[in-house]
Parts: sequence; structure tokens; C-alpha cells
Amino acid sequence: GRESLTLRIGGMTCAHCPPAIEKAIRAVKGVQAATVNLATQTATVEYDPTQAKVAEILRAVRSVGYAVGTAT
Ligand code: 9UX
Repeated sequence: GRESLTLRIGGMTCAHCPPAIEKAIRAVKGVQAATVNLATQTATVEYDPTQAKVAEILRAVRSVGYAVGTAT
């Protein structure tokens, strides 16, 4: 399967932040794509919900030092 998720990221202040967060999200098993946008402070994630859970993706972002929550 393939699901899309939008996250609101907190604490990104420079252009080096997005690639660090993308790397962390992409390392979660079942994540197919991740793009982080500095300007909008959001991340879009494509993932297989049978392999990756939202909580794991949130944990990955927090583990590299950023606040994150699900966006509506
Ligand atoms: Mo730039 Mo982002 O020094 O945490 S990488 S602010």
C-alpha cells in the first residue's frame, strides 16, 4: 500500500535541516519517499502503512532533534 502523510516540523532554522530530517524519515522501514520543506515547515511522506506506522515516523524526526506533529 501507499499512504501520504503531511507533518508539521518545528525548529528548522537553516537550509541544512531538511536533508537531515529527510534522511531520518527515509531510514524508517516502509517509507517510500520523504520531502521536507523549510519554507512551510512541513514534511510530506509516502509510506506503506503495513510496514511503517505514523508513530515510528514521528519518533524518527524527534530522534534527530526536531518537534513534529501530524498536520491536518
Ligand atoms: Mo542549521 Mo538546522 O545549523 O537544525 S542544520 S539550524
